[in-house]
Order: sequence, then structure tokens, then C-alpha cells
Amino acid sequence: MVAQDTAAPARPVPERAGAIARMRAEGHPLLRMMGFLWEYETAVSLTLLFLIASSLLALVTPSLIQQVIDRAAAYGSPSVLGLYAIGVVLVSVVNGACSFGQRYGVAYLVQGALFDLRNALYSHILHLPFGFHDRTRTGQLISRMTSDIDNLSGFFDFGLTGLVSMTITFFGAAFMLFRMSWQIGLLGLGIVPPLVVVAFRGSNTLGPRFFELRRQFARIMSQLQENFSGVRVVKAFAREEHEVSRFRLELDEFLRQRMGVVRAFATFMPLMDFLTNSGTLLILGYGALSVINGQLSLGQLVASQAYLMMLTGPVRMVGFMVVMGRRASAAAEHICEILDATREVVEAPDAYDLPSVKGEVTFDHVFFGYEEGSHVLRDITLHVQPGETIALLGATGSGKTSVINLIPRFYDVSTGRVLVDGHDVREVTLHSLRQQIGTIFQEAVLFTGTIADNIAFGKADATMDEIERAARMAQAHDFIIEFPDGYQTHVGERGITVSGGQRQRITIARALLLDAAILIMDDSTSSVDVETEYLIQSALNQAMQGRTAFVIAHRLSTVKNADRILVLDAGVVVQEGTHDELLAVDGPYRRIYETQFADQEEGEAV
Ligand code: DGT
Ligand code: MG
Repeated sequence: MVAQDTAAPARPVPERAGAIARMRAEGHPLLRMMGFLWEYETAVSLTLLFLIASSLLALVTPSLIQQVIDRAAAYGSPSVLGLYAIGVVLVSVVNGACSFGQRYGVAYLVQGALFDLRNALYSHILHLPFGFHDRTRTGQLISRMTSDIDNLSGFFDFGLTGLVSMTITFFGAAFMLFRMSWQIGLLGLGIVPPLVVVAFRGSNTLGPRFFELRRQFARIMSQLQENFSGVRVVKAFAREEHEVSRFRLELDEFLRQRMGVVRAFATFMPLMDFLTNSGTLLILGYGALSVINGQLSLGQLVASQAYLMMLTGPVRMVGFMVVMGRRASAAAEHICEILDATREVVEAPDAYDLPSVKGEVTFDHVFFGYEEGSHVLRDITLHVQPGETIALLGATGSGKTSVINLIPRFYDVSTGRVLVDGHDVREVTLHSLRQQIGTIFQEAVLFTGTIADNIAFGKADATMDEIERAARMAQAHDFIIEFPDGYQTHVGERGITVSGGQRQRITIARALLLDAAILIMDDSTSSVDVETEYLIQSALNQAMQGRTAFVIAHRLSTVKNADRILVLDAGVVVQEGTHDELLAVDGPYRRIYETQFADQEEGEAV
């Protein structure tokens, strides 16, 4: 990753600067991906050396066998024969060693490169701004990390080495055949064009089918993922049978496509075999005649057959290689698309760490839109003193979330400025900015791990004392210690299930642990019972003490306690003031109060 959008100062994964620089470089996506291999220069050269050696040695063996046959026929001498036999054995031992070296080397460098690529890609995805994640489906990202990388892996593993060894084998075998007899050499090369034609035809029919097959497989996978994670909805609406039959339809299609591939393969392979065999027969016939005429030795005839195999083998693989190359190229393109998606919200090259702030927040004529040309916030000007609590109110879609998203710079303003303690948020490092803002999202997300881990998510080195203090403030301590393992209880997949209200308080504790001067909370919807609501409310009140707080709340008590209330309508601040001030005038606040809060007031009075 370039220094620009790395937020964390200490990254857990050491990255190779060169590979990262290349990954950003211009050029064909596949070449950019191969940049990850070049990082292992020594391994690349050694592997190449072994690869060339083993390909060349393989070319020697038929020649040795030829000598054995001819010498045996000529002299019938066991000692000479023995010498050649030892030669054959030696060559195959050395060849074996080279082949081991080559395989090991390839695995070492390919796995190393994939390790680097996965880390780089993962880190890059996590550093991409909110806007990117709003637009991109999770399934798509997962498939970049899995199947696209698998495709590249196949190409790196077999494709590249195959290309080198097949080239050497092909030209070497052709050379040996011509050396033997130019007629046989010509005959051998004569089979190549028809084989190439068939191979390309095969790849042209098989390639797209393979693509389609994989796409279908991806569709099935995403249906599985959706249905398993949404299994409760499926069951609640009694849609099991419907989903099962939908799945069966997709599987049906997969089966049909799979059989299509098999059929194409089954017609195309025998055709290849037929061509190869016809060629072999032709050369065998011609060679036999030459042996009778005394132009060719018996040993040469035998060797020519082996060389012919070496000549046609690579040609038969051409189609396969083309398909593999195309697949890898498509995968590389997908990966590069993600690697190139960095335009919004990048740190300035000269960004500095935001010093410890008091919590003053200023919006200076801010215009903002998620898409170019359309504004969801218009001309917002706001000055918030340290320690002030601001409640944001407004109809759904009026822009409340959008306002608070700008403070930790989840998005960039179109025009105007957002300042924290006088520092433009675009001029400071993202990490130093976000470390000083506690964020409570509308959606309470817990990760697989212990409750303590979840609370300490924003501050990995927090002590147990700090974690407990934050939990107490968030009114979460009492229910946490009721769990079988207290703070060490596992939550998330295969862990215990926590209720919505508990979940929310854990995320409040997470934000409080940062002990940040600024707190932002998107608390607009929460469907919890009165008691939990009360607990969350007191958690929030605790949380806001001594901090600058921005709260989106639908609870009267939060709104009433706020130092200032902003009423938004279609991205514009239409009213601003305290509860009493705003209630005194006939305006949007009074209308919201009458429709939403009046009954809460009665409830509180009781
Ligand atoms: P809520 O949460 O339903 O009470 O609504 P607010 O007040 O939080 O509204 P907000 O800020 O989420 O949305 C303001 C406008 O921006 C609304 O017209 C929807 C639009 N919007 C929100 N998020 C996105 C987004 O990720 N992409 C695009 N293109 N538009 C968005
Ligand atoms: Mg919202």
C-alpha cells in the first residue's frame, strides 16, 4: 500500500514495498500481477535455471536410448551397453533433482507472491473509503479474494512454467528431428498446423463455456450465502420449498453446462488424438522405409517417435494454455479494478497527525453529495463548542447521517470545510482523526471473538480495567458478568447470542473506550423495550458527559437534554435552538414534537 491511505501506523503484515509500487503501476493487469512474482528475484532465477535444465535433460534421454539400441545392434558389447545404461540412469537422476528444484521453486515463489497479493488486496479493500463499500457487494469482494486469486494461482503455477518448458521442448524436439533427417523433421512439423487449428478451435468453444460454468457456480454460491445468512426470514415466511426449488433450478443449469463442457471436451480430445496418431503413423512408416534403405538407424527410428511426442505435446496444450491465460487475465483485471479504486478520501501527501483535540467542530458552508452534481446537504454552517451536545432531527432521508459522516471524514465535502479544533479534516491523517472520534453506528456490529475483544476493538492494548470502565459507563457491565465466561464470553458465529439492546450497549462501550473528545451516534432506530431503552439512554447520557456529542435520536430525553437541536429538512438546516426555544415557535420542531414526542412526554410523566 502506498503511504497515503494507510491509516494504522503499525501494520501487522510486513509488505514488500516494491510489489506494492508495481501493483499501482500502469500496464496490463496480468503483468502487474506478475510484478508480485518478480519480488522473489533469486527464486525466479533459480527456478528458471532448474526449469531450463530439466527441459533440456528430458531432450537428451531419447538420444541416449538411440545410442543404446544402435551400439547394441552394432557391437553387441555388454560393457558399452552398461555405460549407456548408467548414462540413462544418471540423466534421469539429475533430471529428477532439477525437476524437484523447479517444482519447489515454483511453489515457493508462487505461494509467496499469492501471500503478498492477498495481504495487499485485503489491506487495500479495508482502507478503501465508505463510498466504495456502499457501491460494492460483499460477495464480489469475497470472490476477488478467492476465485480470482485461485485463477491467478493456476496461471502462475502451471501457465508460466508450462510456457517456458513447452517452448524449450518444442523447439528442442524439432531441432533433434531435423538433425536426424530433414524429411522426418518436415513431416513432424507438418502435423503442427492442423493440431494448432484444432487446439484453438477447442479453446474457443471450451473457453466461454468454462467462463459460463464458473459464473453459474458463483451464482449458486451467492444464493447459498444469502439463504444461509437469511435463513430465519426464509423460515418465517415459509419459503423453504420455494428456495429449494430455486436452488434446484440453478443446479440444473449448472449440470447442463457441465455436461456441455464434458461433451465439447469429449469430441475435441479424440480429434486431437486422431491427428497425433496419424502423424505418428506417417513418420513411423517413412522412418521404417528409411531404416530398410539404410538411411536411418533403428535407434534413430525409436528416438524419432519420442521426439515426435515432445513436439506434439506442447501443441496439444496450446488451447488449454490460452484458456488459462484468458482466465488469469480476466481475474487480474478484476483485481486491478479494486486496486485502482482509490480516488475518494485519500490522505494528503503532507497530512499531519491531528494533535489531541478539545472537541470543537465547525462546518463551514458545507455542500455534500454522494454522487457528483446532486447535493444531499446544502450550505451547512455550524459551530460547536467543546462539550456541547447537538441533537440532529429530521425526516428520514433529510441528511442526518450524512452530516455526522463528514466529521470522521467517511466522505469528503463537495465544497466548504469541516474543521476539528480548527484543523481541516482533509489535512490530517485519517487514523489520528478517527482515533479521536467515538463512533456508534446505527447498526450494532459485533465480530466473532470475546466480548472484551469487541469492546477493545478500537484500542487493542486496552487493559481489562479500561474495558470494564467503558462497559460500566455503557450500562453493559451488569449483563456481561451474567454470561457464563463474563468478559471472555464468545459472541458472533457459534458464540452466545446477545439481544439487540445488549449488542447496542456493547458497541456504545466500544466507542467509549476510546475516551475520545468527540462522540457521534447514529441512534435513529432502535426497537427495544422500555427498560432497555432507559438503560441505553442513561448509557448515552453518561457517554456524552464532557464530550462534544452529535446524536441522531428519536428519543425525547436525548433531544431535550441536548444543548442545541438542529432540524434538517432535505439537506438544509431549517431550525436551530434548544428544546424550549424551538417549542415556543410554530415550526417544524413543534410539528415533530407533536407527532413523535408528545406521547413520550406523557409516558415520562407517569
Ligand atoms: P434516516 O437514517 O432514514 O433517518 O435518514 P437520514 O436523515 O440519516 O438521511 P441520510 O443522510 O442517510 O440520507 C440523505 C440522502 O442521501 C437521502 O436522499 C439518501 C441519500 N443517501 C444516503 N446514503 C447514500 C449513499 O450511500 N449513496 C447515495 N447515492 N445516496 C445516499
Ligand atoms: Mg440515517
